[in-house]
Amino acid sequence: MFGRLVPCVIAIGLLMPASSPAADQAAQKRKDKREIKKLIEKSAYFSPYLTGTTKRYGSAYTEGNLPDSSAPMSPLAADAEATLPAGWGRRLETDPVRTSTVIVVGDTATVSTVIDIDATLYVDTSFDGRKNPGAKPIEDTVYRYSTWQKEDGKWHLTEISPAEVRLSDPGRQTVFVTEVKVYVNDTLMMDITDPADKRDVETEIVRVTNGDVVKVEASVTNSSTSGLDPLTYVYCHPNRPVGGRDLMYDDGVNGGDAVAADGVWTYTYTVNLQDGCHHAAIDALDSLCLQNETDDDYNAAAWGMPYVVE
Ligand SMILES: [Ca+2]
Ligand SMILES: [Ca+2]
Repeated sequence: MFGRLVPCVIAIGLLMPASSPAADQAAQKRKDKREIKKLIEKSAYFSPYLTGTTKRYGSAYTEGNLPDSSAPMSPLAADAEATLPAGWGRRLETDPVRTSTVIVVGDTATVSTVIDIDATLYVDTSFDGRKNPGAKPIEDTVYRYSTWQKEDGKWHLTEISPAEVRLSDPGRQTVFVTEVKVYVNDTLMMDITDPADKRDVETEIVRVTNGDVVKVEASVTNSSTSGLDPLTYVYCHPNRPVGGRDLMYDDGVNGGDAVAADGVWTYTYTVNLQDGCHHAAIDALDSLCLQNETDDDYNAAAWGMPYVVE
């Protein structure tokens, strides 16, 4: 009887799909990677683009800078003086696609996420009461780094870096954010010198409640040779992805700025937002790209700092 059974067992063994601890582990890693990528798609921490919008003309005219029909001409500017246009804004042209590289070691995953941005910069330099901007291309890349831990079979985000937005062609970039400090009610809560540095989500991401006063200081450099004054415009988008933008100041007077013309731009705002994750985005533009409507000269840099309203 055994003589008949043994070949049968061997035959069944040969028909079973190949399975080994190594193969199981590889399958589990693929499953882990899929799960983490799905979580990234849903997470507010991974908001794709923090200085753009899908609205018409990139919301160029909805942020307090409507074209003024009572001003028939552009403001007169000296040759080397930059002026803000009647309106400007960015619009995404395609849905951003995230590419996440996930490395799983045991119950820890490290992830780098890159998003290529295809967008348009709208600039309206005519103060003629009409919405008639020109368009110029934006090709940006967004970088963001995170750590995930698996607990009870589920993956959780444990560390996240700020988002860094750079020109996809580094040879064109002259504007750089080099440091951002975030104060809450006059206490320094975050000091970032490398946007790739990850922060603990529980203990290091800034948490605020409505009514808190947030001051953001951004150090910005610009090696542009345009000779314009100002050489750079720096904005804060305090509550992306839902809100507008405001100019930051380096005049020693406005926005809580401590020292004039020291390359540190400042903006102060009072939190009034829904609970959850928001981003304060620092958005520095070479002033030249806002002086004309159609030159292919977009040149900007941005860091997006996640923070939580609770
Ligand atoms: Ca106009
Ligand atoms: Ca300053």
